Amino acid sequence: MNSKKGLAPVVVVIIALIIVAAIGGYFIVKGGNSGAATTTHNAPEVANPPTPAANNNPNPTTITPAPTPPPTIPSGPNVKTFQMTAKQWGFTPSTITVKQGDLVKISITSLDVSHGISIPDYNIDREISQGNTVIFQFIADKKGTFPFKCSVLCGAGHSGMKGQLIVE
Ligand SMILES: [Cu+2]
Repeated sequence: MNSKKGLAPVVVVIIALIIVAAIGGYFIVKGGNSGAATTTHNAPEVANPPTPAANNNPNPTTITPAPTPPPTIPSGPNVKTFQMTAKQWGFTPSTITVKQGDLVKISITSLDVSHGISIPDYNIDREISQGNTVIFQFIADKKGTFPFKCSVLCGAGHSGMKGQLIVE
């Protein structure tokens, strides 16, 4: 008898605890899920490092155009070029006129037999073999009129095969 009277309130208390535990567990589980959901939503938003855009800027700015040097004007002597021919018995042209200090370039071609061109005052004596072309150059550093002549015996008119170099 004593045990039955004592059991009834204990059972009621146990049932009440179970109900409280069930309700409390429901709210604990619900609150736990909501709390976990908010933390997982916040975490990926924070972890966004937007750094790759910074690497694109230095590349275009580091391309520097190569400096173009200013054009240099050569300050050497003026060049005077002459195309001459030699044939029995004369030079064409037979008179060459330049300025003092000019660099004189002469290309002379023999149109028939072998000839020569000698300018003694400029220590020049070149042979032009038959049908060939000889190119030579010198600085006209002396003013005056300087005769030149054929220096290879080339026939009956050889002694009259002459010209002149005029340096003004
Ligand atoms: Cu000659």
